[in-house]
Amino acid sequence: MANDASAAFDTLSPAVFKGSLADPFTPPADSSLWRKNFLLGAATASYQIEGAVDEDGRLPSIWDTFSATPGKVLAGDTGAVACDHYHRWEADIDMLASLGLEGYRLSIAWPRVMDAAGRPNRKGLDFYKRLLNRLKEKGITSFVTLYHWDLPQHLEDRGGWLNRDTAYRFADYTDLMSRELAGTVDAWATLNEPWCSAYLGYGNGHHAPGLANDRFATQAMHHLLLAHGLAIPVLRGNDPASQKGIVANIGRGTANSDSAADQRAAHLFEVQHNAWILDPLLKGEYPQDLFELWPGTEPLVLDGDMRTIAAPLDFLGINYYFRTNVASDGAHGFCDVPLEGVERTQMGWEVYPDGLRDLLTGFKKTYHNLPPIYITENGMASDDKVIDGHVDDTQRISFLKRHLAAVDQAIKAGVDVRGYFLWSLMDNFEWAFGYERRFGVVHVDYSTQKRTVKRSAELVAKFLKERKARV
Ligand code: IFM
Repeated sequence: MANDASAAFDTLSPAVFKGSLADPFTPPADSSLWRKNFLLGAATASYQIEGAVDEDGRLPSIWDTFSATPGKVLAGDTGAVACDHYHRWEADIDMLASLGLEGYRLSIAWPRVMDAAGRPNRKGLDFYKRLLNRLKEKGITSFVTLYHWDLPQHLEDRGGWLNRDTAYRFADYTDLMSRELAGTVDAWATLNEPWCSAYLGYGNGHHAPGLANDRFATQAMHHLLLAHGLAIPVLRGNDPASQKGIVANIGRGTANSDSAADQRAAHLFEVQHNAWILDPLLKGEYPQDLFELWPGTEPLVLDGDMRTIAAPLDFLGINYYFRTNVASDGAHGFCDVPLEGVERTQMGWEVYPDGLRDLLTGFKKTYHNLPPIYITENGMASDDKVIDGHVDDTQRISFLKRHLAAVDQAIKAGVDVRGYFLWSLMDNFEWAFGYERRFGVVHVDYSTQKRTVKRSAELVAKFLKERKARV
């Protein structure tokens, strides 16, 4: 296998292809992307796009509280208005359809659909029903995430994910949603990126609810995974025809040197980012190395929990963005050693498509029961500007092309990858970075809410049109 995922397509730095090629996106003829059943879609999440945080009975979420706390989000931004998708959803779905995207991954705002006593909020439910019905009418495959970080604040007030009871409340919420929406959802994901909820939310405090303690992180993770495990049989009972899974963000860690200590550091990085979630889901146990990294942080696990967590999955959603180069910290952990001279995005994240391929092929070796995979998020932020009505997001075009080449290489190496969702359909509220970081393939002018399709989206649309036209 080539060392560089870009090798499958021509390697184009943004500077090389900018304006100089007719179509810098279309994959080569032998790419798996040409297979009509390889789903190509785009993703969003409720708090990042909906706005309307006080409307139709929606309750506050932990992100309303966190973003209203001075110093937590860049420029004091909040999701109060975001992309105003709650009011503009019809036009947004039309836009998605006009791009020929075949799948849409969205999330449901738990505080919009249930009151504090666990009763349904009809107005909130109707919003999602209308939206999902419209996707169905348009023939767009729907992937619905139940939890993309907007925990109802009233549950956080009772301990949030540190309280085991939250896992049972999540199962109740799943029961309501899957009874109400059965038949309109093609695939359910219980959680988006439990690593972020547990570690950024409870371990380092960069995300809501903003607590910082490693022991909290491992306990929150356990309750999140338990919530997932409790929800899977509920989904199977209420909506048997749909696929059920979970979405994990994964990180590639490479060693700064050949020294045993740095190699060990890279291993521990991947344990902390990947095995912490995937081992319980796919092996029914936590990786013991995690507790070498964070001594004394073993979560309280009750009898039967690990069996619940390891409930069989129909698919695994994988979100991939970048790699981290690490060295030993001289104790029992790792520290980042940023590489000089590498390509980075507006987030400062290194562009490293090989990491996606290498992780996917590695998982296939590690987990004999690895379910079919969807890349449920991949994309990059850039400081995109509308010039004469156009957004020429050349770095993103190159990024997408190279990452799709990496996916193709993983498929050719035997990994069962069935689809890919761009992150994101449109620019949106990028959590602690507010509105400054633009991940969309559609530009949003937040002062007018005008959407402008970026060149990357035009090229994806062109490819999808060509693929559809093939016999
Ligand atoms: O915007 C986020 C998304 O909500 C979860 N995955 C990573 C994206 C980019 O940071």
